Amino acid sequence: MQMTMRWFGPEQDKIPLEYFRQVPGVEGVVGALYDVAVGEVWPEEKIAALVGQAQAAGLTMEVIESVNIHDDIKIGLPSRDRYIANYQQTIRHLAKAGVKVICYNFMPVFDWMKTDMNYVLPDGSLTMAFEKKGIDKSLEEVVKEVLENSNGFALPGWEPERLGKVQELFAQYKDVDDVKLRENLAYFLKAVIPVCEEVGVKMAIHPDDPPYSIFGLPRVVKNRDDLDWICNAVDSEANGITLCTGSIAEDPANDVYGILAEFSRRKRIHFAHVRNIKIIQDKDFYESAHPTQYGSLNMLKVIQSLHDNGFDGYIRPDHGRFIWGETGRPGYGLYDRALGVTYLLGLWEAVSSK
Ligand code: DNO
Ligand code: MN
Repeated sequence: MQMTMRWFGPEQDKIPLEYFRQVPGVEGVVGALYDVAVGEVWPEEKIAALVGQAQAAGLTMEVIESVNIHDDIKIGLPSRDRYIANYQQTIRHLAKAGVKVICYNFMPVFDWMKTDMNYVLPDGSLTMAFEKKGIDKSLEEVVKEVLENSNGFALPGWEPERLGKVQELFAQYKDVDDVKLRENLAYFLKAVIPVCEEVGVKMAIHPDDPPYSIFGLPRVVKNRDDLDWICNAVDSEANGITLCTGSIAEDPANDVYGILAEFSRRKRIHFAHVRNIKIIQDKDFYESAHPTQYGSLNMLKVIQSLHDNGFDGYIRPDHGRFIWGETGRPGYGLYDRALGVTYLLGLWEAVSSK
């Protein structure tokens, strides 16, 4: 197991790398290039510079989150082959720099969705929340709100240029249902997994957030059966999962602990995002502090399910709240994530010294 934290790079992240190094038990940072357009090849020199920065600060960068997938691949347009070839090339370049795991998602149009990025908790800390009433509005309004409430940060997967044309994007997906999206995912995996096997990299798909359809969009990474289907679509250890406990738990019907146990046993969880959420009612929730008592997940059981089933991948706390006056990129302050690290490592130590 290797404990990591996500770092948004020298330009976009105001937290210096040295600070991550000072969090006890953190060995690496999870990074990405943010100045390469989705679908284009990540240049070798840029990757080397990024990884080199982490290493110079005494940290590894063996996980990339995310190499995003061009919409044409998800829609299944003829142009997808060019973007897939680019993706293969990016995989090769990342492998050369020592990267071991690539996190990605297969959500149409936009990445994760929250309806409130500054939800105030009783103790005065700020967190992110998703409430159904927040999406009972026009698509444009919802998109506008997310972009406006991101505290001035560009959110990955929420490129304003792309989402400025959100209706056009939706129109492109009009014939893509779950069956078609699944076919397109399989097409992509069949092309990239052999390259991963060749160069020693593992793909790790992130669950849909939230793990059910919103705005009528197809969704294929929602639950145990979807993950099983993905693992079987190309039966290789290189075809794996980023198990995000928060995302999976956003559908109360999902058995988070069972999923963690099964896919750890099957050696398909290469990266774990571990966070707690508190269900408010039905599927409305907010992202709580990490400890069990603040949310709806039993975090000891989460860590136990990973540990007892042979999990040996990278792990990171997921989003944190804003506490102690910190502000910045929603979900990615330093303080609460550092508390998360310490708590998760404490649980890990306890379950591994039994
Ligand atoms: C949010 C993250 C997601 C995640 C992508 C993975 O902060 O958990 O944006 O990075 O969905 O591709
Ligand atoms: Mn996650």
